[in-house]
Amino acid sequence: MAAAEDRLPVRNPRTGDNDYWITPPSPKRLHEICQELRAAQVAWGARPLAERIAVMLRWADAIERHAQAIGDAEAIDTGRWKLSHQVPHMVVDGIRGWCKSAPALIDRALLSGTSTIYPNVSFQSQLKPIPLLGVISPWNHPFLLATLDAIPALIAGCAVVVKPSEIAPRFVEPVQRTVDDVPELAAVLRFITGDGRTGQALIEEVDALCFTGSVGTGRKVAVACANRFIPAFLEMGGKDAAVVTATADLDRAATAVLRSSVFATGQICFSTERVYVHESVHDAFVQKLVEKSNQLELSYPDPRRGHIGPFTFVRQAAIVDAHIDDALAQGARLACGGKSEQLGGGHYMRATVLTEVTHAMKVMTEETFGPVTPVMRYRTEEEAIALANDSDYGLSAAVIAGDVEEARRIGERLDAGAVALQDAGITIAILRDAEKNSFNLSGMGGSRMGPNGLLRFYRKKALMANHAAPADMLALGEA
Ligand code: TXE
Repeated sequence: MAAAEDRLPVRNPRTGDNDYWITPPSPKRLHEICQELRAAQVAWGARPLAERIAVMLRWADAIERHAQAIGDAEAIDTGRWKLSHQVPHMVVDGIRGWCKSAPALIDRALLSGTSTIYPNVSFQSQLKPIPLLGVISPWNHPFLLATLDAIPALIAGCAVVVKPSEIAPRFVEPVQRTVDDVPELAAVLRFITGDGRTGQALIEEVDALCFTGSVGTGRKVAVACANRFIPAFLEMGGKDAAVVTATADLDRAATAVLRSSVFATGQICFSTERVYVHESVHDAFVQKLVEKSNQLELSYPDPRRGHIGPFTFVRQAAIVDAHIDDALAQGARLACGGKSEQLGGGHYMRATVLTEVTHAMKVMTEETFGPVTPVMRYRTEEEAIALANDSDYGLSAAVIAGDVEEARRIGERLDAGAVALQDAGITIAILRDAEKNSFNLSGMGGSRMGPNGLLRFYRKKALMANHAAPADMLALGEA
């Protein structure tokens, strides 16, 4: 039984009150949990794929049954009503989608044939699941990011222990009920709550780790994983650029840029965080962007109305304010929006557009993670590409041009893993279909999307059979 002082308070992003508590497992208990999962994984990994898929599909059904309760909990976690209630269905689609695509992509990864070096040797590959995967996830999309990597890992045959962010852990209770509904799954999937200390302790227990979060924490996680020589798959956010060319349909461009900047209060890793617009259309674009921005309303006091909810993480409001202050102090102009405002204990911010920005400003270089769209003019295509690539990050990007071909020409030269053409912020579209790498500080460890999103959870083995007499040392002579 944990002592009361071991509990961690959780703040409600709409009221500002601490109205929920989590109790991290002791290191001893965490070790026991991981041992239980390891023991159960042996049978789970040995089951035929079709059986694991059948179990996962039952989990999807259970999530569907509990969708309302999960959505309600996540709505308190994040302060967002509508999206929080969509997320359980997105997770269900994710499970069903991976279950559908897994057999063929695993089949394609199983190679067999004759050696091109030793013609008498035949080979066959074997995929051995990593026994225990740890997932450390952030607060901005609690259920989605806790399960994005866990779902394909479970299908691959791993056991998984997930440590969601201490900022938004309420969803765990109703999700645990869905896991408990499927005993075979409950044996190999566990959610544990806690802060960075629990995350750090978890790394000592697992055989591979998936992390989503900040660069600073990602670096600590990468070092801890390197010390143990375990594979680490890290995604650390971005500073996604959007390029709008002179030929672009400006209404389309403003619609795409605004949505991808302010959706979920800008708290998405692939939010648009900086925009480069050709000088000939800059003013007209900004006018449209401001007009559209001014139509958006805060989702306060009724969480079911409006467009922009509170900051989920209270410190984020201060970070966003600091970025705006820094930009204004260096000569940026506020076209609309402005500072965060406190309403009923929550921190909110209207859709904010900044112009006359430069790369000397934090708002153009550091992850802002708020509903802010800084717009900078460019003169030539070369300049636009150079500006977009002048970043410590490289998660996603966008190009809105006169047509797809023009957008593709620019997009091919951008240093980012997923580039939206004629739209922005649509990275999730390729979840199971195409692979993408993070550039620079945005991540490491191979694609979490496409076939590798699942195949990375296998250790690849090769079994080789020699069908002729083995080479004889006596016959080989001196090497
Ligand atoms: O992330 P952290 P935070 C960015 C965003 C935000 C900043 C900080 O800019 O302002 O990150 O957010 C666990 N060992 N993003 O503080 O600290 C922690 O408990 C192991 C971008 O939430 O990185 C949580 O579960 N684990 C991002 C997880 O790491 C540790 C999404 C992430 O926390 C740990 C969220 C440690 N030493 C924030 N310390 C995106 N773009 O998707 C903490 N953790």
